Amino acid sequence: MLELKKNDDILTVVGRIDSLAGAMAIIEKNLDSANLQKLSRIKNTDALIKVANAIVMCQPDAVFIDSGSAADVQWIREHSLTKGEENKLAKEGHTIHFDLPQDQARLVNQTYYIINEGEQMSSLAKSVLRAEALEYIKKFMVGIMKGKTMMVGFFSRGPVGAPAAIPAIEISSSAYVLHSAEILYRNCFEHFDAEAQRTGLFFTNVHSEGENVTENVPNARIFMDRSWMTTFATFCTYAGNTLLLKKGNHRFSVDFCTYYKVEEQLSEHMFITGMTGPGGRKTFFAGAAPSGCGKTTTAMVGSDFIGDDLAQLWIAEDGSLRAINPEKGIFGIVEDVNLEGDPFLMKCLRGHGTEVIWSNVLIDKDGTPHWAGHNEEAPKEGINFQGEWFEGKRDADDHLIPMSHKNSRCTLVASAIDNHATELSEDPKGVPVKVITYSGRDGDTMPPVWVAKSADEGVAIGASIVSKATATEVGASGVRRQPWANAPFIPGALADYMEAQFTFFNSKKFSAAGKPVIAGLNYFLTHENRGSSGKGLLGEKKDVKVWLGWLELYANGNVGAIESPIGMLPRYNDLKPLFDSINKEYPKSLYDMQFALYIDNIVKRIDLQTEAYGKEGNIPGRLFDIYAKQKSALLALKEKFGAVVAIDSLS
Ligand code: SPV
Ligand code: MN
Repeated sequence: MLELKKNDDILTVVGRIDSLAGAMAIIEKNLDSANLQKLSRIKNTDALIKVANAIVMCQPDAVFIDSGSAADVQWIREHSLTKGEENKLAKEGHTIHFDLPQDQARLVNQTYYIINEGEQMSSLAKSVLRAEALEYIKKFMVGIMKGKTMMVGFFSRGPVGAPAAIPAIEISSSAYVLHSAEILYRNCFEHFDAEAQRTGLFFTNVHSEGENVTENVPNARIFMDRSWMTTFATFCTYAGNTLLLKKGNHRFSVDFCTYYKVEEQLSEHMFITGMTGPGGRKTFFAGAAPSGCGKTTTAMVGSDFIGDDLAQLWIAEDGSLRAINPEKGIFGIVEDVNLEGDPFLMKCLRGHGTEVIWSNVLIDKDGTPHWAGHNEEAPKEGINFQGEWFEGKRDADDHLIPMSHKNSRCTLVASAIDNHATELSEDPKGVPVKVITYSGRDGDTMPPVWVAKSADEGVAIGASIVSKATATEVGASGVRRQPWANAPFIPGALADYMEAQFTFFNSKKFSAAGKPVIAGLNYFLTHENRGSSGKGLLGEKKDVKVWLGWLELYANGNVGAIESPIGMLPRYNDLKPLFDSINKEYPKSLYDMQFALYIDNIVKRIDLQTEAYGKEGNIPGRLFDIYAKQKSALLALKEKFGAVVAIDSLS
């Protein structure tokens, strides 16, 4: 359950402003005439009360209203340089921001949902009771902006007017956070009131880095108040912890869809991209993958790239599935980004003059950023996320310090990327999505691509994602279940989210042509796990184009497929021309390795999921029905062909 506006709004409890008159008195006292003039555009009472309470709580020396004008954005850039949150690099428009060494990724163990007594949460999430959160906020956030300027920006998570777009306020003393917000989100200052009215809600985010010192990081908290759709973040700067327009508000959006938009909308951790098929037709994909599993790369493979991290999906009046990107920029991992795999992104990073905020990479003496896997000559020394660095430098635990942090990132507008479909991205009608994909880092079990035979089986693919831990979360390790690649962002019970997925994808509102193809993708199979004498990954980054290309043909009815218990598998003869088109040899022997069914591995995976979901309350029975059906069909195959079933035995 999610009950909005339940119990007290912590901001109001601390700031004690609950009327427009009270809010205006505080605002008039704390803003200079220029900023007061700007804020006079905003008439939404709740929004003004939120801003006033944040001022009372944080006690900044000054308040800056970011109207989104060129002058205001320039002020923010300069403020960030003055404060030392960013420094200029050699290339015009490029800056470097370092997060503290302890704050290089999402601080999952310090991230909590604020809940009311008796509320049921996701088994994968941490929660804190409202009263406890209030104590923390009183202790650490009162006066946290003394000596600083509070910046307030008004953004839209999506093109203004889109059915699934929701407005949000970002309040922070960090100019880096506001600067990033300006790159990643659409400033909707002029439309804020109308959008808040249209959608009936807005999100609020309050952050301060405080003194920004290592000693304070243990006290850092990322709190998300589900009932009031308000976030609080302290003593950290990493954007995943502080720019809560991104994952903080994504969580609220997931919550909102799960409990208030059933059969209407979904909020997913998905890229959106278009592929050009025969005759120039465009087919749009939305695909989920856990953080750090190639989502950005996959997105950019398309001819019409829309977004690399988040998607808001809905069923339109005409029965089609539609998607918008709540963002307009990329906060992308740079490790292993190089000319071969990511030519368009590299052009922005090394070539023409788009603005880039780099974070946590190595800066050489000439002010040029470097990162692991860039396939260029690398310097032997420089400054990185832990200070001065030289090749061979070790940390206190005697571990070699890498040149760049594994989660170092680049922040830039998506429209700077050559294959970005900028106009379509801004269309409030969204793009029509025909293919949904789910993928993880799976070295030994699932084939590179398979298609669900029904909507229910598609939901089961999403529920069954697994992945090795990545550097995007502090302290994560091992192979983990990653339901829909969205689990870190699902506040409520997983069972409720799953039920909403079943309802959505089985909806009668879809037209026959509007029902998406739902597929699994896996780029991480290795030779070692396929009985080959070779080493390492069975595929390459560039193969992604083939898997998406095949799905494009399949979704449009141009190719058939081979039926198997886990879903439909591609035919060699349909893949071969797609590999030809990327100038790559594709021997039948490789296909045979990739698509052979390793029954024991798959059954083990099904057992793992069945057991794990069995411990979770209220999981829809149809999930277990699908697992049971697939398992018995797999075991029947094993009976007939042995533990490794060649793809040719199925066709
Ligand atoms: C991710 O880790 O999934 C990201 C970056 O997209 S963060 O903002 O940290 O969530
Ligand atoms: Mn992400």
